[in-house]
Amino acid sequence: MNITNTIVSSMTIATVAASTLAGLPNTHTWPMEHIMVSMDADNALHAHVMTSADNPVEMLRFAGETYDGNASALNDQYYSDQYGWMLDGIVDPGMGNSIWIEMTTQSAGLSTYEGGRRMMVGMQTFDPIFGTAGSDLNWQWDGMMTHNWYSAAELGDYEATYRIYVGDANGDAVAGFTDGAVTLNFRAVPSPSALALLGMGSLVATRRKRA
Ligand SMILES: [Cu+2]
Repeated sequence: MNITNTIVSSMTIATVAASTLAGLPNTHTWPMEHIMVSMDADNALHAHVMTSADNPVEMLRFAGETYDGNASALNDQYYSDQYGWMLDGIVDPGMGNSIWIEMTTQSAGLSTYEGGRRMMVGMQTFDPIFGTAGSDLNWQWDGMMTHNWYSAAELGDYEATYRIYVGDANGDAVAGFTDGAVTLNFRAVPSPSALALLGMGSLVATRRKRA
């Protein structure tokens, strides 16, 4: 087997591996980026991310892939589930209450769908949330690590800002707690996998010319 054949074979294997996962969006393309939510001794909520407008989470498009059920909203979109909500330390909202996240402002063209734990993508609802498709602006978080799905149709920068508060079962704010806030930053970028394939294609072409 010469070098050209080896490269072609590995491309075939990569293609087969990708197609067996068709039906579910790609979740392990990105490392996890956690939104750490904590509550201080004065019952004030805080949230911390390592990202910024200059260091955003990237959203990628996987051209030609189609996803099942509600996840089909991600078809042909730039998307990512890199951000995950995560509790940092002891957060006690009180009996019957929970942490609610409410979208306060966001870029036009940014959509969000409910995710969950990354190991269980097949069990996620992909329901539109945070105002997407007319959904409620607030979303009840169960306190488990939750990686929601963000998407956009166009390349470019996006951001979303959230209020984090303690609410009752209906999402009404409970007195005695101070809200937190966090801004998430996104950049829809050309897919590196497409670029990598282009690179591999030109390598194969070069080898063939020499042969
Ligand atoms: Cu996570």
